[in-house]
Amino acid sequence: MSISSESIDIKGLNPLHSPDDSTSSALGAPLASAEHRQLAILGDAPAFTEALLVGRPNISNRDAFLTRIETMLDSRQFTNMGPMVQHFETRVAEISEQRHAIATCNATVGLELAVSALGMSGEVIVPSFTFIASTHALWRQGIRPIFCDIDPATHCLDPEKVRAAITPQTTGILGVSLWGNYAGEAELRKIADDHGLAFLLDSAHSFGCMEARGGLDERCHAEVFSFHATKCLHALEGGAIVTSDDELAERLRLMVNFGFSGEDRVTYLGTNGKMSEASAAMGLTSLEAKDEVFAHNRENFLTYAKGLAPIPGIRLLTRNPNSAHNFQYIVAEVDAETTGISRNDIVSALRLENVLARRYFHPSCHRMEPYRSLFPDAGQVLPETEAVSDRVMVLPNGLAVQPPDIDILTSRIAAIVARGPEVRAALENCTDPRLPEFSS
Ligand code: T4K
Repeated sequence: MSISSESIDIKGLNPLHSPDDSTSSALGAPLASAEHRQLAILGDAPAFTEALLVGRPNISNRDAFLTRIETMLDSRQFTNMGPMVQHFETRVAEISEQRHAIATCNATVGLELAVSALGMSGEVIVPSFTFIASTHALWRQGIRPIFCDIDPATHCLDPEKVRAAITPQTTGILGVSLWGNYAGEAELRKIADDHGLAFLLDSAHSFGCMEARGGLDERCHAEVFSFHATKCLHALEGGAIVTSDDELAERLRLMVNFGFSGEDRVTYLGTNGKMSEASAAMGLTSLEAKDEVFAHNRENFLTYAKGLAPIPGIRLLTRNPNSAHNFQYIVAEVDAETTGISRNDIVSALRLENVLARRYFHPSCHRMEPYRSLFPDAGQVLPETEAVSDRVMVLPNGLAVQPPDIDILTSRIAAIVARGPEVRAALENCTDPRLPEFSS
């Protein structure tokens, strides 16, 4: 079962209340209490003195990292597939249950390499509701991105719409397992096989999301993870391509190092996509903390689920709490008709609480340059993308965020919704420079 389609049983935690019921807080306590109605936008003290960020990097074991850096300095092997990069690749392949992992300097270059190694050209089908890197990885290689709509329940490509988007120029499908959600891959692989297409998965968000991903080597040709600093397990900057295709892996190993297959022999068009030893030192240290980080994120996720459940019009993208998942992204959708206040206004009001929620991914790729100018009509076939992109906000998570912080944060969101008209009026007159550009 897809993780995104499974709901957490939150019945009994808190009763739902109606949109006009301003007597309950997110935590079920009476909102009549002054504490639960406090809002910085209305003149109260902010909820947090230090900013709560979506992407604050985790530092798991500083000493282990520094020891590895000392080892690296002593060895004078700083890059070019040194021992730490090799160890990192072995661990990534083991954890993701693939035969091969090729470490890269970041996931964007990993995607570019995989797109090229898989022989994609002409047109490739890709979602627009993703980080811009997915699309750039195609266009920078002269491939036309064919933006395809998503399933609003999973935020991943809708296989039926993919089928309809195939033309004689199509050479591949670039799916995205957004937020660690694996959904529809088996169907997408079948479509790819039926039409002789390459199927690559951008899994920048999904390292460690194993249960939902099972048997992926049969479901796509290659998959790319990100180990950027903002990911729950990171290598400062980094990425990895995994595959169980021996021949593809061999090609990628050459391509990541300029195409060199000997001291002075180049076999493929390659690039410098290598991961450094310093990155691998952090990557290995991060991987050692996997269970601790995932457990922390899971507890935070459950705390969010409990705190957001009673707020009318706020829906948390749920996942099976018992699946092997990194629980990194806390994705909430705002139904403005029910809340009476828009996603943008909620995100703006949270900035004054020192909470930097993000509007991932707004605008979606087809509304950003150069795609917006190149393909001005792309939005016509993307109604779900446009609607979801207007609703989503991503909330802070990671080792720097604790469950009591989340209790406070969700009660502030409850107060923003309960006091929507006041908040809106205050935002209209507010000139605080901390407000985002999009604030009205
Ligand atoms: N495909 C998908 C689906 C992706 O989401 C991504 C990246 C990629 C491909 C490409 O992967 P990489 O090539 O990056 O490996 C961030 C990340 O930079 C990006 O990696 C990530 N997705 C994306 C979802 O988020 P920004 O520009 O929105 O976030 P940024 O850099 O403003 O950081 C977020 C917050 O974290 C900020 O409030 C500041 C804080 N932060 C960030 C960094 C880097 C820190 O406190 N310390 C730091 O060192 O893109």
